[in-house]
Formats: sequence, structure tokens, C-alpha cells
Amino acid sequence: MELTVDAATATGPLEHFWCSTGFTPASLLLDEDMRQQLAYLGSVPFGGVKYARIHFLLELVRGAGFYDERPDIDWSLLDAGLDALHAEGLKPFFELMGNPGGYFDNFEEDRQAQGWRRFIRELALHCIDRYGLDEVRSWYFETWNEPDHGWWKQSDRAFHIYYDACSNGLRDADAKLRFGGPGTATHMSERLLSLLRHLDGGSDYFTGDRPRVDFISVHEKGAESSLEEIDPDMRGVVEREVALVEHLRKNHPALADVPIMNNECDPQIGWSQTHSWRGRPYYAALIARTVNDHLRRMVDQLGVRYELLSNDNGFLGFWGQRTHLARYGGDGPRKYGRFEQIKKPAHNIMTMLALLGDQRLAVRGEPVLYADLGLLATRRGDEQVAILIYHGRDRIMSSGNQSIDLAIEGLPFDEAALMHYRIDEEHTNPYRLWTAGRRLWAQHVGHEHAELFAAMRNEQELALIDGPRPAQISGGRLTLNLDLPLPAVSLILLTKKPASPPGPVHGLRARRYNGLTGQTQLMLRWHDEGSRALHTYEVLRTEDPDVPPQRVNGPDILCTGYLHVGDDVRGIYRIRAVDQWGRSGEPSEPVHIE
Ligand code: 8U8
Repeated sequence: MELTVDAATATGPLEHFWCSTGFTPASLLLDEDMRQQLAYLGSVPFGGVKYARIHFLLELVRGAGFYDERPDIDWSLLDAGLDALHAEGLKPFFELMGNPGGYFDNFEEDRQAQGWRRFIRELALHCIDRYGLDEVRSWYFETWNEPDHGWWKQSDRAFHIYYDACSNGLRDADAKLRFGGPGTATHMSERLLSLLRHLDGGSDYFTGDRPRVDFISVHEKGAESSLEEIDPDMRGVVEREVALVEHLRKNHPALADVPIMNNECDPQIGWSQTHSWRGRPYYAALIARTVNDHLRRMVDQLGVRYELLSNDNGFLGFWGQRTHLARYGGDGPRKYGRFEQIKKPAHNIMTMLALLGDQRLAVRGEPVLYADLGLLATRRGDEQVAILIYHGRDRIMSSGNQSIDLAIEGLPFDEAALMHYRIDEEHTNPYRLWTAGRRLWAQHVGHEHAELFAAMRNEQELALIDGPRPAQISGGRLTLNLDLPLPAVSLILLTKKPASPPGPVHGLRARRYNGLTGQTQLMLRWHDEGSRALHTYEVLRTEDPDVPPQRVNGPDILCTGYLHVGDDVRGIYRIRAVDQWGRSGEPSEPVHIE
């Protein structure tokens, strides 16, 4: 197969609309293992995971007097949950879902409608007070989750009144807070269609005006809930979203330009059911393919304002469940806050996608829409070209290999460093170590498993299979031959040497967790302005200020977080960035761990 990227021709901007995940219930935010997962999510570079869409956040609110002018509201649990997100650099995708104090069971009753509007205003004002106006304006607020699917117990009319109460309550706090919905579960469900009629032709319960909507969200997934191994239909996911767009254009032209989301865009319903492909590269390749298929079909062909695509995969679970991390520690250990978590390929694909540029590039020889193999060619100014190539199929049990002659023409530089990252069965795939090593596993995990977990952690970072090395560019042209197994994802970066070495790393902080092996885990997190020429961060440690520090991270890391695990997790830690030419930035300020 021959593919040619024309780096001189940008075809349009690339919005990173996939930077989201979700989970339920909100009370998980208060648990240590979720806190560690949030650290991992927040550490995906360049805001690669920004939003966490969480059901039942309002169940964290306590209070009384919600029908009164001045209800007595206890925000403390919600604050603790949102603080945990905020501390890790994440934002809520805020579903206005829950029944605080048990006051809200029928929004057709006017005092409930008025009370909910006041409550939502108080909620928004409280969040603005705590996190700042600009921050809260960058969140999304959404209706109740899946109001067509048993999560909503009230009438259709009550749903519209609830919708208007949310909309007005947010507006009472600030006119620029973003609100939409309905995040429905079933394709073209009556609840969705009736909300669309309310938005286009109905009138706001409070103002009598046309109701506002900032985005329309639905859930389309690739397969039904089942314990069987069912092949996902991700093409069907996109085409069902297309049917929604066509419905809007035909029946509600006034809504045709409203941004669209699929904020539970999962290959299969049933997050907790176990399907081993969810722990393997297959899932990562499907995510990459689904992003590109959305770009080509929704953005290029239909000109849709595609606002957000979220995999609902921020749960806590094991390899075969729909999660970013494989979490070890049953209900017993969980109670005592002891666990181990390992990054899956579905997590690493978010880092790969985050490394893409902000402009798309023209491609010659591009496979047809919905092909198994595809590429997303991008650049960022004249500094970097980033090309994602995936091989993923709507068939779980398939294998193969494609040899590709890739030419990149019209490069804006003649000298560049080349990096080639890879997720496939042999790379960035700690699950294979688990399946090989699990004979060690009994009913518990103990100190004897420390080596296995260390091996999996060495395998859990994005694998570099070529580079850094000088790219052989001549006349602005480079050719590469690569073999892409099925399933797999490759990311090729060509980066011009920046004039200066990486800048300093800021805001280093540390948090302890307790592993199942008896070792201590120290999660280090930092901020970085973000050099796109990064090769790795180095986690430096010394126990004695007079002794030069040693690097403790085995694998190279691109994320702004690292879990240092060991028996002697103490000393003075600093982080520095190293670029693809081996130049180090200034180390961060230290943290001292006793
Ligand atoms: C249609 C349907 C069938 C079913 O058995 O379970 C469902 C669960 C169905 C639709 C939605 C649904 O809940 C959403 O999907 C879940 C999942 O596990 O796929 C979760 O991801 C979501 O929290 C939930 O909103």
C-alpha cells in the first residue's frame, strides 16, 4: 500500500474533540483508587483527557428546604469530589442528575420546577466561587443521563420543565455556561425527538421564549450488552449519528447548526462485562479508527460541528472491563485502599492522539471511508508533522499485516528528528505479561508479585520502536516503510529542532498510595508548558542532597505523572524534561519525601 502525505497542504483545523471519558457513580470520586486513576487521566499530555462525564454528581449534595427561597445546602461532598478532579487538571462534564434531599420527583409541580431552577443557580454560583468563572465556563452542563432508559422516572412534560429549569438556573448564574443534552441511549428515541420538538417550536416554561441549547448529545454504541464475543459495529455508530444529523436538517433546520456529541461512544454496551479485547491493542485501534471515521464522515462530508466524542471508559475495573486501567484489588482490599493499577492500550491511545497537530494534511492514496486501515496526518505550525496510522477492524478475532510505503512530501524543514511510537500485540501491551505471569496469581496479590507488576509498569508506557534519530529528508521529502499488524496503531513524529532546550517543569507534587504487594506507591504529578520536542521526562531522586540524583523511571515517559513504586520510596525528587536531541531542561523544584 502506498500513502503520500502532502505536508505543504493543510486541509483545515483539527479540533481534539475526543479528549473525554466518563464513569459512574459520582461517589467513586471520594475513593483512593479513583483518585489515582484521575492522576493518570490528568497526566495525559496536552490535555489529552480533559473531561470526565459522571452520573449522579448531585447525589453528593445534601440539604433541606429546596422548595424555599433560601435552601440550606451542604456542598461538602460535591466539593471533595470536584476538588479531586480539579487537583488532577480535569474538568467535569456535569450531568445535572440526582435528587438532593429527595425533593425532586415531579417537575410538573411548579414549586419543584422553581426549586430546581434556584438549586441549579446556587450550584453554578457555588462552582464559580470555588473554581473561577473562566474555569466553569469551560465545563459542559448536561441533562440527566439517558432519560429514555429508566434513569428518568417522570413524564415527558416533566423532562421539558426540568430542562428549562436547568437552562435558566445556569443562566441566572452566568449567561455563558454551556448547556445541552439529552444524552439518550436509544437511537432516535421518543424522548430525544420530543426534546427536539420542545427546542424547535416549544416554549421555555419560565420565560415563554424559545428554549436554548448549546449542544445535542446522544449515545450510540457498537454492540449490545452481552457476555458473548460480539463484533462491534463502529461504522454503524457513525451512520446512526449521521441519521440524527439528517433528521435535524430535514425536520429542524433551526437546530441544524447546533454542535453534536456522542458522549458514550463505546464499542459495546455493558462496561462491567468482561471482554478481553478491552484490555488489548484491539480497543486502542478501534478508538483511533472511530475518531478518524467521525472526522471524515461528520466533519468533512457533512460539515457537522462535532463538539465531543467520549468513550465512557473511566470506570474502575479489570482487564476485560471498559476502563483505562486494569485495577487489581477485590472488594476486600478495596475497602482498605490497597490496589495496583496498570495502564491499558485504551489509555495510551489518548496520549498518541494528544500528540497530533492542530491542522490536518492532505493525503494521496487514502483508503476509503471505514476501511480497516487509515491515517490521520497533521502538523503543528512549521515545527512538527504528526501522522497516526491505525489498523483496526469491526471484527474482534482477526489478524494480519499490511506493509505500507509512506511518503511525506512538502515538509517545511530539511532537518528533523523522527520518532515512531507503536501500540500492538508486542508493544505497549502489558496484558500479555499478565497472561504469561498470572500463574503466580492466587487469591491474593502479595510481595511475591512485585516483579510482575514492575514488569507490567515497564510495558505500560507508549513504546518507541524507532528514534529518536535524524530523519532522512531530501528536498522536503521523506519515505518510510512500515509493517502494520492488525490490530495496531503507529504514531510518527517529525520534529524540527527548537532553538532552545525544554523549559523547566513546574508544580511538582506527590501523593502516596498503598499497593497490594506491600510496596509503597508515590504518584508524582507536574505541570509543563509542553515542549512538542519532548523525548522523555526524567524522574530524579537522591536520598542525600550531597549525592547527585539518579533517574528512577525505567521507561521513557511522555505523561506529566509517574508512579514510583518500591520498598524505599523516599528522598528528594525532581523532574526534568529531555528533548529528542538529548538536551535537558531545568529540573523542577524538589519535593521531599520522608
Ligand atoms: C440499551 C441498553 C441495554 C442494556 O442492557 O444496558 C444499557 C445500559 C443500555 C443502555 C444504556 C446503559 O447505560 C449506559 O451505558 C453503560 C454501559 O455500561 O454501556 C454505561 O457506560 C453508562 O454509564 C450508562 O449511561
